[in-house]
Amino acid sequence: MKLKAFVQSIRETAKKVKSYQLICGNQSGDLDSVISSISYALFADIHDPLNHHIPVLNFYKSDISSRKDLLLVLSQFEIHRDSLLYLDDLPSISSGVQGLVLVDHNKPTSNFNEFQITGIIDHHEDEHLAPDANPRIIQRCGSCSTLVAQYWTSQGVLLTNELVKFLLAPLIIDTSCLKHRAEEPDFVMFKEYQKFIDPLEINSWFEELQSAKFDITGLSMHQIFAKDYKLFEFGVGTDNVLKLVGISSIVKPYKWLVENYSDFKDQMDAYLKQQGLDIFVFMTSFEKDGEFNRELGYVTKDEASNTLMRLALDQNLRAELELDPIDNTHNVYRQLNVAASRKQVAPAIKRALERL
Ligand SMILES: [Mn+2]
Repeated sequence: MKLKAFVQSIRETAKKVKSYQLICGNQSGDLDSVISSISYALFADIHDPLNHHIPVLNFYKSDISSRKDLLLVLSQFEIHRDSLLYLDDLPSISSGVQGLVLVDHNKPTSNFNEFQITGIIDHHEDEHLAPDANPRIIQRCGSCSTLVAQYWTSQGVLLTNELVKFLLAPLIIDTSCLKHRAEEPDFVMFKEYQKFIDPLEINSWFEELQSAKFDITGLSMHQIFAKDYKLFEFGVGTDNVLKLVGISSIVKPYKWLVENYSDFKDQMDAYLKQQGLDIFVFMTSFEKDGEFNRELGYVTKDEASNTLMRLALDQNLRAELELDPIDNTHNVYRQLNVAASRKQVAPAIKRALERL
């Protein structure tokens, strides 16, 4: 089945059919999550046409306009954003959900708590839920889409040119064309993909995606924070105090942010408040002079949370992430451990807080 036709059938199927598997990615709603969920559903439909598999995006429809890389991919495959399902649609489709398949995360976000987890394919730290899920694949990998493709091709589903181009998008964008953070499965699938698409086309696809991803001009600071955001609940010490920690990933350096948004610090505080957080962390990643850079900064709700973050930093966080202060007054650091993305930073903050 063609990708476009499949996506165009989603709404109709969700309305008509009495039971189906719901496939969802993580709440950051990045390309990896969106493409992993759509392709999982399509692969599953091809493999098992008697059952139905419906992807839903784990963010609200109004938030799609800030995701320019996703909009580029959709337009490339002539998929209209109105064809997709979003969190807004969840109440009207939830009665038919027979099971939930998590891709690109392995613990459901609160909106999905009521469903039974029937499958997991992910590349984040294992939270040990749903031991009987089938498939249950959690493996180190640059892109979750790689694991989705690997699983379904191992089940005998064939790749097509179109699917390969679709699957390549998160893989090449998250690994900078297999240069950073790529693992064995990524290289194996990439080799398969190369049988379908020539290197020149892969390169120009990468260039296009890259400029769409880094294009955040015209967005409000709030949209930039919300574009790639994850919420965590971390325990402190041995007592059961829980802290709400939000982490935004941003594709521009701190310097660019404060130059373009003079009220950046106030915007951080406003976002923290609006999300009801105790601690709000932003992480930047960007290339400069051919070098990959990361920064990390945070604001806290009150003095108590501020003290916790300070203690966590002194304990081991500063050493583990190799943090070097940029702006002492605003708690902003260069993160010299550039290998640690949010996938590693979130568990590191969790462990540091737990140890207090
Ligand atoms: Mn991912």
